[in-house]
Formats: sequence, structure tokens, C-alpha cells
Amino acid sequence: MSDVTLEQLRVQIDKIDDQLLDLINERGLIVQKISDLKKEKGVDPYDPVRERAILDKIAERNNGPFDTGRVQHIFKEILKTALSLQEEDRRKALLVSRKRKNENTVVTIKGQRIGDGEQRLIAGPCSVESYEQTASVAQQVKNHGIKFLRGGAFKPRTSPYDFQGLGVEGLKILKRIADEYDLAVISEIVSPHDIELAEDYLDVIQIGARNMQNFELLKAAGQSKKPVLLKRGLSATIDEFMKAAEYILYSGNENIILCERGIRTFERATRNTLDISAVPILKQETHLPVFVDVTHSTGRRDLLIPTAKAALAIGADGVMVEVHPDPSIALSDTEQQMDFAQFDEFIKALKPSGILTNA
Ligand SMILES: [Mn+2]
Repeated sequence: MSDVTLEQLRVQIDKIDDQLLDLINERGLIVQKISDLKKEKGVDPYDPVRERAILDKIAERNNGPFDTGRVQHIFKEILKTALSLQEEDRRKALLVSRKRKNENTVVTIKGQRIGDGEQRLIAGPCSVESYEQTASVAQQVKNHGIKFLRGGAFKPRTSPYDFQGLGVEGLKILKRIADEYDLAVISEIVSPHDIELAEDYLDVIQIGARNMQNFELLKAAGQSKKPVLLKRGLSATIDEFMKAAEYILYSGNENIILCERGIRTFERATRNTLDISAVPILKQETHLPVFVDVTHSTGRRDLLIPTAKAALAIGADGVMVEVHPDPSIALSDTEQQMDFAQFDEFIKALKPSGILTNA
């Protein structure tokens, strides 16, 4: 007899759960409509005053048996769930997201493609120090069939007393070398005012880690016709990284290469912590090509080969690495740049991993 009653009560509970589920979803749909209306008017969907009023009303109406604090807690969760729906909507709407564009973006630079499924290398000195120094690296890069040469002209340095780069003179050296060696050149630009200038000298504009959230610079790069290599900020979440790329795309430039370069953690064995799982996450979440800078993420020459192998194995579109004729006298990053013999070893070690060096 009591079993029958238990069964009946359970049927009642199931019915109520069904109703609760339907009501929560129905409520969510209405919240979405409200948020659409607010968006049209340019109002923030989150309204704390309204939320307070809802919770106060619940306190007034609550007749138990649950105490008011507990019931309010449940309703706060329902309110939060509705807000998360809007957040998901916003994320879905990001121009960089795969939900917006399913096929991979392929960036074409001087006839070379990045993001087409082949894995490529970008190599070059940390800083452009002179024509001779950069040309000697360009020769090595070319010998290995690599098409992309990097080199810093404007160097955002931690200390104002460190080498700040050759500036425009460095860009001119890169342009001359690009022509002489038929390479595509990549260099960092740090000021929105220099974007136009860079177009005359560079094939790819780099936005560095320290400038990932320099929104005026991102907008200026977005108005450029040149592809942009955007590095992840040293303390940036993947979400912040994607939104930084969104600034560039939103401003009109779809030719973006994302570059994971390590993030700051408590670990001091490496200069930064290479967030290797960021690569497949970015590949899933966005349609943009993803590179891994093994030099700055590790800050250690002995880790360049294994981390580059990991990057290629996990599906990166390419690897970025620094090479210098004599790293011990380099004006920046002496600890992690490779000399030419080490560069040969690096290429040899990576070839079986499928890196494309002579396309
Ligand atoms: Mn460097």
C-alpha cells in the first residue's frame, strides 16, 4: 500500500520537475527577447536594480517551507543562467569564432599560405642589429627553404635601459633583405601611428604580447591591408586573446595569425609557461591560423626542439623561433636564440614532424 503512495508521489515530483524545466527555459527565451530589445536601444542587458527587485519580491512572497535565503539562492542561479545564455550569444557572434565561419582562414603572404594545413616556420633574429647580421640570418633561413623572416625593429623592453631597436632604420633593413632574398618579413609595430609606415616595409605586422590589449593599435592594424601576427599577452586568458583578435577583424582585417607565446605562472624553470593546450582550443574556437613561439615561451635554448615538436603534434599551423649569428653577443634574448649550427639541428629534428621548409 505504502509503495503505491510512494510511486504516486514520485509521479507528482516528475510532473513538477517537467514544469520547472519548461518554465526555466521559457523564462530564458523571454530574457533573450528582453536583451535583444535592450541591444537595439544600446542598453547593457545586465540590470542589477531589476535583479534586486526580483529577489525582494521573492522574499515577500515566500511562505516556506524553505527559508528565504535558500529560495533566493535558487533564483539567483536561475538569473545567472539566463545571463550566461546572453554571454554565449555574444561569443557565438564573435567574428573570429568558428560558429561564425566554419572554414579555416588561410592567410596568403607573398604567395605563401599560412593556415592551409601545412605547418610552417618563421625564423629570424630577436632584433635587427645591422644589415650584415640580419642578412646572414636571412641566408640561413633561405638555405633551409623557409620563406618567413622575423626581426625586431621596435623593441618593447622591460627596462628602458635595454636596447630599444633600430626603429625605422630596422624596417628599411628588413625591406632590403626581403627584396634581395625573396623572403616575407615580419616585425613588431608598437604605435598606431607607425602602421601606415610599416605597410611600406613589411609583409606581416606583428603585435607583441605587451600590446595585445593596446586597443588603438589593434584597430589601426585592423584598418591595414597587411596580415597581422597577434601574440597572446603574458597574462591574457584565451577569451581575452580572442577578443583582441576580434578588434582587428571587426576593424576590417581578416588576415590574422594567432601566436601562443607562453603565459606568466608561478613556474620559474621556464621564462613563461607554454600553454600548449591553447593551440587546439584556439583551433576549435576560431577559424584563424595558430602559431607557437617556442623562443619566448621557454626562454631556453635546450627546450626549443621538444616544444616545437609538441606544437606541431598538437596541430599548430607553424612555429616561430629566433636565430642569431652569435647569440652570446646579441643585443637582446641572448639566452634563447640559436646559432646557425643549432638552427641546422633544429630543422633536422623537426623535419620528420612534417614541418614544411622548402615549399
Ligand atoms: Mn626575442
